[in-house]
Amino acid sequence: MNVVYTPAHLLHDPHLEFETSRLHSPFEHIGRAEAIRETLQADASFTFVSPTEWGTDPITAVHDPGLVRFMSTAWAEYQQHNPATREVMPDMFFRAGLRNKMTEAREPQSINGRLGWWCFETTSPLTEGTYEAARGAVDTALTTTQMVLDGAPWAYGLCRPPGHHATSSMYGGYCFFNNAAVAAHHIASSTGTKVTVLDVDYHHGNGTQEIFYDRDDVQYVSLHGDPARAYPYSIGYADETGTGRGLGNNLNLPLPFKTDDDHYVAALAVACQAISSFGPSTLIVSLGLDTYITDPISDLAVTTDGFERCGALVAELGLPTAVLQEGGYDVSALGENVRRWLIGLRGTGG
Ligand code: SP5
Ligand code: ZN
Repeated sequence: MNVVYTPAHLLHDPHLEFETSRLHSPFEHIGRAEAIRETLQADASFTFVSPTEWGTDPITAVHDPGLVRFMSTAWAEYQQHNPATREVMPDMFFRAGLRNKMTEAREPQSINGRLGWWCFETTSPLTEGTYEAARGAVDTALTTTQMVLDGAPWAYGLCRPPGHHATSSMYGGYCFFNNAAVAAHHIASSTGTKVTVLDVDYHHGNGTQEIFYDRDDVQYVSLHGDPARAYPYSIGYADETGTGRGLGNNLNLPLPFKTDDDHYVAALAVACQAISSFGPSTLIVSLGLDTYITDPISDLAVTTDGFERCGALVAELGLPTAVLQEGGYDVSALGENVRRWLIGLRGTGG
């Protein structure tokens, strides 16, 4: 199986995260992707390939061009006003209630105001190379997807930073550009066929859901910790089923605390049934391994064996499948968990 990887992710290198009212070392760091790379490189059945460059057009097809412009200059612009700020994050967020009953809000002019306009939370600092890294993750997703469009039964994109929390016009949740959404739109627009994004990260992919919520050509199906207790808290409920032409094309399966392998696989079978009914040409998997039993920020109980069962169940759909990396924070097990999920997917097919 081909693995698409670029060292460009090393350019996004935060040392800090403000979470649970504490400033601490980040859960999302360069060691995650390097651990996955090392584990897959040690297995000769995986072949490493570098991504090609796709430019910004596929990104602005799903994101506000203003977000891409902002990301490309924000860190450097902030340094002009606040020298030697290694990690850059907002200290004020624009929220709709600030301008109730008034004219529509406009993007602020100052760099401080713009940070709080484009970012929605405090765990996703910009570092000097964040934009280059985020572009590399999108290139990785598109290169992986193109391999599948060109006839590969499956391919894996080692995307970092991850993407599924990035909405059409906001970044956050360790995500800057929505790699899976860019890839899914690329398939739909270049082939005129239907696509499903199956999101198995512990956290609901609020960005992917938002981007495709009113579309009839892209289905979003997600298994995740119930937002009643889990990030991103205000989205990911079972009654969110799509709108307009997209009505019926969004399926959320919120899961209880400590969901184990058998219950997780049963929920995944429900997801697969919905995917078969939708009838996509191609599948994108947003692969998060933060459902793992010892993940430090999550609370499900899936095991390494469970991940192989999940990959095998997805394989039964018989769809060309691009698997894109999202979360997963128990770094000691992350590489093996990815490897076993992919082994499940390819079965004995090599
Ligand atoms: C891609 C991805 O997996 N993003 C995850 C973003 C989650 N960010 C912060 C989660 C805050 C959770 N705090 C829970 C405390 C548990 N002790
Ligand atoms: Zn996650």
